[in-house]
Amino acid sequence: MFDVSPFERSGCGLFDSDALSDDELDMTSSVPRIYPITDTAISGLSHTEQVKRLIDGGATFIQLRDKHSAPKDFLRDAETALSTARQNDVRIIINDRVDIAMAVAADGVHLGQTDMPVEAARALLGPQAIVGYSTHNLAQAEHAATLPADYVAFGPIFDTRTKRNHEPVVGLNRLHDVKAILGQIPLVAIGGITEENLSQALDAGANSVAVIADLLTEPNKIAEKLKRMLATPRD
Ligand code: TZP
Ligand code: MG
Repeated sequence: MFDVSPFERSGCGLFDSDALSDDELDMTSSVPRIYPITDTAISGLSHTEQVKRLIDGGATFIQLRDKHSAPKDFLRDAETALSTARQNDVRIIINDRVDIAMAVAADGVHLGQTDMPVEAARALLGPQAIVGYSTHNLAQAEHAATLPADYVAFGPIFDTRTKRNHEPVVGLNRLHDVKAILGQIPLVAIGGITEENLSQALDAGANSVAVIADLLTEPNKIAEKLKRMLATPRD
C-alpha cells in the first residue's frame, strides 16, 4: 500500500556502534539505555521545561507524550522543546502525532497499536526518521518485527498508573521471548520502570528502558534522578 522502498532498517546494530558507518552512527547512537518520556500532568511542567531538566540530567533522546493538550498548544510547546534539544544535540520523538512531528521537524515518532500504521508514517517521514512502535504481547511483537520500525517498545512490564486502561502487565520474563523475536531490532521496556528495577529489565533482554513517572514525579529532582539512573550498573 505504501512505498517504503527507500527504507533500510536503522535498528540493526543500534547498540553495537562499532558495526556502524559514520552516517548510521550519527542517526542511531543516541538511542540510550534510559529513554525518558515527558508528561505535563505528572510533572506539572511544560514539555520544554521537562526537556531542559532531562538534558541537564544527561538525556540524549526524549519522547514528548501528550494525551491532554489541544494540538495547537502541544505544537507550540514541542517547537520550543525542539529548539532546546537542537542546541544540545538531543533527539526528540513525538508520541502519536505524525503531523506534529512533521510540523516541528522532530527526529521521529512513537506509534501505538491504534495510531497511524508504521508503514504509513515511514512513507510520510522518510527513511531517516526514527519510528518506534509499541507492542503488548508476543503476537504483536512478531508482527512488529516485520515492520519498518527502528525500535519496538514492549509493556507494561510492571503495573503503571501513567497509562489509562493499559493492556495487561506482561512481566519481566516475557522480555527474553520478545528479544528473541526481534533479533537485532532494539527492544525498549516500558511500564512501571524505576531506578530500582531498571537493571532487571535490561538484564531480562531490553536494550533500553522508557521511564515516565519515576523520573517526573518530583519535578525539582528530574536531572538528579536521571543522572542516578544513567549511572545504575547492570545487575
Ligand atoms: N505504554 C505502556 S506502559 C506506559 C506506556 C506509555 C506508561 C509508562 O509510564 P510509567 O510511568 O513509566 O509507568
Ligand atoms: Mg499512541
